[in-house]
Amino acid sequence: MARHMKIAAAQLGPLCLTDSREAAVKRLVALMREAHGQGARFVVFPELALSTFFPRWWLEDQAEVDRRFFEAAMPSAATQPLFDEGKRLGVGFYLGYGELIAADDRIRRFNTSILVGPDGVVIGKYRKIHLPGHAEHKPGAPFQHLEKKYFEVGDLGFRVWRFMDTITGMLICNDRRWPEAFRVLALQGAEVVALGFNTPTENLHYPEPPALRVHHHLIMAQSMAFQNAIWLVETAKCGVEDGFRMFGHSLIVAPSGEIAAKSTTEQDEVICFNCDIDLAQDLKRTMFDFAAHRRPEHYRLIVERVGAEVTPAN
Ligand code: CDV
Repeated sequence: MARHMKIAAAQLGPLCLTDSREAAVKRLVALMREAHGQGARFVVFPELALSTFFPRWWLEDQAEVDRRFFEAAMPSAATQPLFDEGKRLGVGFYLGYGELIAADDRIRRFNTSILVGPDGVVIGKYRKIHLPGHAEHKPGAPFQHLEKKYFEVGDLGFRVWRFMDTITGMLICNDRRWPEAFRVLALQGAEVVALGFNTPTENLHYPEPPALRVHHHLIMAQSMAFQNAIWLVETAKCGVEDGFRMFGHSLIVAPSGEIAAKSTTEQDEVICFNCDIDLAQDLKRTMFDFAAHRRPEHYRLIVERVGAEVTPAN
């Protein structure tokens, strides 16, 4: 019998600089209840879901940044209610947050997500590998994108976990633009990939129509899901945060590449779909039978070279 799991993307509308993590957790708990009411057993929350998207701000007081935007413990007193509610409802979840660890006499900071089982236990952790933006202050820019200042590149690799009778992997935001990330998960048998994002409506680097940015978001999600034969759940934090807009369009995409569910607002909103986890079996044993058709001996450049280099014509 085919395995089914109702999965929800629990989109968050704006969180402002003055919003506390307690206020964020309250909204996450309400979204989790709503998702559960719709029958969801797994809920995907956004990237950095406990605060405003703080990398848009150049902030010099690192101690204050750590206190307001990073979690030294997970769960903590502030986030425990979400874990308690998940356990009470029997709902597993993905949560993105700023992680602070003290290791070998130094503080390390990551843009992190965790996978929490329906028993409230953390079973997996991912630290964002593709960090977009810049580390230096750009005073002339309309806003900053300082992920390279606030976070280290993730050190846990791309992993999957046996989770609620599926094989589930995690990614975070900008990772969704890199086919390599998805393929590494698919090569470990991923059936579901959960991803939270915060994507500004405006392009920091050059003028770009907002609709085109959404178009890219949609075509990437559809192609990554199809080419890797996975269910892909992408959840936004969106809306206008202190005057800076981020788009919604949270998605659940089937292994066929079809959008099964999509949010329609830029506010707190739950979308839910009863995912047939075995839907990809036909693809996985034919078109995307990796063992039969992949030719890694011709893919070496992918791991040997980082930036593009023009090879002299033969
Ligand atoms: N949070 C992100 O990683 N945002 C990037 C923006 C900067 C383009 C994204 O890929 O959506």
